Order: sequence, then C-alpha cells, then structure tokens
Amino acid sequence: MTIAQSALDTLATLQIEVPSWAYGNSGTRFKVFTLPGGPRDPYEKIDDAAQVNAVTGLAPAVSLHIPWDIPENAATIKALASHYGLHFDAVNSNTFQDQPDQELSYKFGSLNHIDKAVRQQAIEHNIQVIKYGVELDSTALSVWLSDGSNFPGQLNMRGAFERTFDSLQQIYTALPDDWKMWVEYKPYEPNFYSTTIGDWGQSYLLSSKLGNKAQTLVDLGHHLQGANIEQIVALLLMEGKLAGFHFNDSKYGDDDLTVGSINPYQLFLIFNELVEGMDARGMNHATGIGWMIDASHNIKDPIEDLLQSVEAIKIAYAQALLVDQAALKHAQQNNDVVQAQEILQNAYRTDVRPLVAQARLLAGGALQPLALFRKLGVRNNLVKERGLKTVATGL
Ligand code: RM4
Ligand code: MN
Ligand code: MN
Repeated sequence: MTIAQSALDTLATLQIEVPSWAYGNSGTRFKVFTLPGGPRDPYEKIDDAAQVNAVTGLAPAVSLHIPWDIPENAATIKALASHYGLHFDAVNSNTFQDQPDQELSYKFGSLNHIDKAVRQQAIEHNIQVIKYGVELDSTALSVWLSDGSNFPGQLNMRGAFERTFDSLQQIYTALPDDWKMWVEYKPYEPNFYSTTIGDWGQSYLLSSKLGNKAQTLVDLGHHLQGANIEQIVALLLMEGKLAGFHFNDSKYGDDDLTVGSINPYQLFLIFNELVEGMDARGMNHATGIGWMIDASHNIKDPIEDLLQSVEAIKIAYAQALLVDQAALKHAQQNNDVVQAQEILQNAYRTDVRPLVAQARLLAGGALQPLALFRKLGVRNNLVKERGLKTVATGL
C-alpha cells in the first residue's frame, strides 16, 4: 500500500467535534454582531451541526456548553441528533460567568474560591453537568476555569491551587467509570495577573494527582507567544496525559480565529508530533484523543467558518501522514539537520487538497463543502425560517 493510499483510509476515519457555542452570534467583548438566521436554541444548533456534518461527512460530534445549552429534554435532543447521524461528546461546565438564578457569585473564583460555599456551588454545577452528559451518552467532562487573580497579592497562589485540586477531586469522584476529566489551561484572560490553571505544567500536575481519568486539554490559543506547542503535545502524549485539543488559531492571544488561518505550519508540526507519537504508543488516531474545534467566527458565517476549520485540520493531518517517518528518524540519528527539515517541509508543501476531498467523498461528504453550502443557499433558507435578528444562547 502506498503512503497516499493508507493516508486516504486513515483520513476518512478522523472525526471532528464541534462545540454548540460556535453556531450563534459572535464578535468580541466590545461588540457582538447579530447573525442572520442564527440558531435560537440547542435544537437549532443541532440542525446547524447537521449541515456541517452533511457537507464534510467528518464532523458528527457535538460538544455542549452548560448552562448555555441545557438539554432539558435529553431524549428529544438525542433523538434529533441521531436522526442526523450526530452524537454528543464532551460536556463543558461553566463557572466563569454568573447565571441570573445563581445564589453565590464567581467574581472572586469558583473551584479555587476562599469561601467553601462558593466552591461547593461550583462543584455541584460540575456534577450536574456530568449528569446531563450521562443522559446524552457523553464520556468526558471538560473543565475550563477562569479562576485566578487580577493583582499581585490578591491570592495566595499555593492556597488557590490546593483548593482547586480539592474541588476537582470531589468532581472526579463523581465521574462514571468510563468517563474522563479534561483539564484545560490558559495563561491569562479574564484574569490578568495569575490564572490558577495557567499552563500545561499546572494542568499536568493536577491531572497527575487526580488519577488516570484526568488528562490535560490543549487549546491552541492558550499559550504565551512563541511557546513551542508541538513540544508540549509530544510530552503530554508520551505520558498518556493528552486529553485532546481545542483547535483554533491566533496571532496575539486567545484570538479563537479559524483553524489554520494564521499559522498552518505550526498546525502541521503539531500533527506531525501527534502522528509519530500516537503510532509509537500504538494509539488509534481517531479515538485516542478528543479532536475539538473551539473557535469563534467573529465576523464570518459560523457554518462557513467551521467548514474552513474542518478542512484546515484535515489538511494538516494529511500532510503529517505523508511524512516519511523512517527517513526522518534516519536523518535525526545522523544529525542531518538539513535533510530532517527537507523531509518535514516536503510533506508540508504537498498539495493534499485532492486527497482530503477524496477522503471526504468516502466519508459521505461533498467534494467542495463551502461551494455547496453557498450554492444551496443554506443561510438564506435559515434566515427565512428563523428571521434576520435572532438571539442565541451562549457567550
Ligand atoms: C475559554 C476556553 C474554553 C471555552 C471558553 C468559552 O477561553 O477556551 O474552552 O469554553 O473560552
Ligand atoms: Mn478552549
Ligand atoms: Mn479560549
């Protein structure tokens, strides 16, 4: 079998998970723009997810953010999803915003809060999210905390970490046997001095102390500039602690831009570490980790943006599959720096778009998803059905 043939087979099996929050209105903290024909509830978000899956054939999983999208009637939402051939993957808790009916505020933290009652409220919310997830057949709880401090002296850092660990432990105990807990890190924003789970070391420390079911989630936008993300990925994978990804791209910070729009070479290098590392550990690429998009379309049509993101992931993955790993190893062992670079760049500079399109066809998708989406006038139909000005749940 040629490398291209085996890449084709593998490509068609990698499925991408799309978050429910990606379909609604978006913008920045300065301005949120209304999306014509935007989804008004979780059911319409599932309808939109079905559009992405129909044309890509490769995005059948949905990730719900709670309480933005509460599956009040799990049976109905599950039936709708399976009608479209979709299923639910990770469920996300939210203790970074105060909800209108909430008793205690998260202004000064949630799982790390100095007040036990606030921590308890946040713990119970996470356990509630697990319960929703169980009803939806999810198998992972994804936790991102904004907890931290805005000014030096505000927080005892060791105390904050210990309280967070204690809270996470209580949530961990509530996880069903076949579940995972994904611990996401982020260096800053909304806190600008310290974040309690601020980098991969802190997340790794927590997930190691928690146990086998806990792993570290890598959001590509959650690193300080210049960080070598592929190296972080390689080491987490080596330790069996890589939960998976929140894919997006960034130029400055947590910009949540379309995957591959700013630095596609970095994305390729990450995929190269993934392919090499997963093969070394005998892992199944498709099921070994979680493949999620966490981007914000900002000023684009969210469905079109997601189509671009899915394509970028597939391209980087295909290019990584084309890397001649045996030749690379040989070059590395001979300290042949030039040849090692040639091998990587040969793969990166290969136009794999026809291969990706063929894999998409094999998976039941369209040859040109974006062109088809436009030709079918999907957004216009959604505007007719839902109206020009809609209010969606979410950020
Ligand atoms: C955070 C982080 C989380 C996401 C929220 C909305 O920066 O990336 O994964 O759920 O944003
Ligand atoms: Mn994220
Ligand atoms: Mn983020």
